[in-house]
Amino acid sequence: MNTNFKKDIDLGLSAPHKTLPSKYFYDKIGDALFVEIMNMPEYYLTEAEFDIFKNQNQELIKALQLEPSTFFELVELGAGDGTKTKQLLKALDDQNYNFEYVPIDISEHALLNLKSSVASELPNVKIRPKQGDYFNVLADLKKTEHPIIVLFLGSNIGNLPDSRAKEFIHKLNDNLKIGDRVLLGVDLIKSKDIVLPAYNDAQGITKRFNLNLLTRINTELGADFDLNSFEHKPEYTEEEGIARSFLVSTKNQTVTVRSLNKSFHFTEGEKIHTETSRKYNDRILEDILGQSSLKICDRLTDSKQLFADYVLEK
Ligand code: AVI
Repeated sequence: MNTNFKKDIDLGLSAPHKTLPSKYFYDKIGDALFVEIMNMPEYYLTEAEFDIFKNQNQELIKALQLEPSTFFELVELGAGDGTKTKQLLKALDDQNYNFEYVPIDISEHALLNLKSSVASELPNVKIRPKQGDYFNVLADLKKTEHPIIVLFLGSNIGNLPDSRAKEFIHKLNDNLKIGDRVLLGVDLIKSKDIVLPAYNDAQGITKRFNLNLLTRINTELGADFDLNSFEHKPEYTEEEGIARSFLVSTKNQTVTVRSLNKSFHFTEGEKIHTETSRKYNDRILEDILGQSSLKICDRLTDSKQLFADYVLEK
């Protein structure tokens, strides 16, 4: 059993404001639910970023200041199935750019699928998948002499609280050389009428995605969460620009986690914070970049202005 999982669940449920880390959403069931989320009509993020990659790949190539004759590495953090990236790879390949695609993911399975789909759809593209934690793999980048372009798409940075996003940017900055670039995909701050349904869809897929975390704790740590006694309730205000998901206890109840030898009490209406999904604008991104030497040099948005891919340069 994963000892970090056990420790993190204990810490989160023992805190005065109970919380569970969203990174634990992604077991096999969670991965499948997330694919369903990305295909839901309410979850505008996927389509919006795809729109940029499909319809503005020339602008993207220009904004990234890529040159056909200079070899570069395109490194993607958390590559997943690479749907959006393949649009860019195709445009680069069609124009004979000299590059290698290095997708990094924690999931061996995702990388194998990506490798075989790139090999069959874009046989000329050189692909060198790397399995592992971003930062262990990023540490190797500094040693290369050619330019590196890091892709961090899908609003993944939005799942980090601002303090952790700053840490992430500083570590990334430390692992890049002068002139290297980053393409950072972020969801833009917008009205709650658009954001809230994306995290509370009519079919209840996002609710199942959140409750799956309790199922994981039940199965992996021998807990007795009653899934019918928790409601899924996201919150968002446009002023703050942060969507937060909560599981709310519908009654006073005690949950026992056998492998921790502990019980946790929940009062009626008590919330467990399960996820932060921060939305961005220029000012917030500049604050996150802070004193790092990464600077915003361009920004592309989709046709509906919902999502932005920022080009940062060191
Ligand atoms: C992966 N991440 C960017 C998603 C988001 O929008 O925060 C995860 C997600 N959670 C609920 N729906 C989607």
